[in-house]
Amino acid sequence: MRKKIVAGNWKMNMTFEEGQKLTSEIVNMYKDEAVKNVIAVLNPPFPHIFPVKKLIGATEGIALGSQNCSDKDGGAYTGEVSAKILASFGVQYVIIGHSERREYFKENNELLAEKVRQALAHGLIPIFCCGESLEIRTAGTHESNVKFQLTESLFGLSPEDFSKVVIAYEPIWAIGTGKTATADQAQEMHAALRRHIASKFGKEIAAETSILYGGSANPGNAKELFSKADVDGGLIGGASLKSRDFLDIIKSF
Ligand code: 3PY
Repeated sequence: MRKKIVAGNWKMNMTFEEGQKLTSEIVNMYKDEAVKNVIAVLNPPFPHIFPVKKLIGATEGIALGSQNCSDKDGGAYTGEVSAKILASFGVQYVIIGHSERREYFKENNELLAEKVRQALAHGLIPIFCCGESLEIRTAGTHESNVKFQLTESLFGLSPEDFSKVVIAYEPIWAIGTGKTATADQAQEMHAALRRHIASKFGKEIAAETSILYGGSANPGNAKELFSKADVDGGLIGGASLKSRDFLDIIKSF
């Protein structure tokens, strides 16, 4: 059975106090409401990593992630944070290749392949993001475009390494726009990605790969999205900043 995962991407939001309050509320609700079989991953900005880790403590089912890591192992790279450092602080997951990083920080498939390798080398689980722009969707080439992102950044991995990766399909036209892909559009792409993974790594690994949907997922649409056969959870932006909304999304399974 593949893992069900709901990961909150806080992006560049939350002061120290706000982050502490949000995390405490999520931890308490998660325990009180006895959530089972869904891994919640909190992905705060870097300075929150250590204090958020302390609040999560040993809460079963809640994991800590970061939003990025360096493609380098360590050394003179001012401003960068390596997978090795993150792992030493108890980080378990790392978002790699979010479309905001691809667009604003010019991260390309080759660089992302290096980041994935770094993450895996230090025992972090990459949440690898892929997704097409509105122009590509309108041109009808979205499937080949997104498959290419996987091929370029992930298909050089060994089957053993690939089997640790989580995929997040995030159509760019649905990020921060309030537009969501319909559940059928998400299912169509997730199924295509799973077939693509099977063509390289075999059916068994493909069947075990968690593929999350991201892009304006919220408590109002999560149930329908998560009801689809190939949608194994979500990567949640704005709605992950409100504890009640985040929990309601987690409980939409
Ligand atoms: C969004 O839903 O806006 C996201 O980008 C999640 O990563």
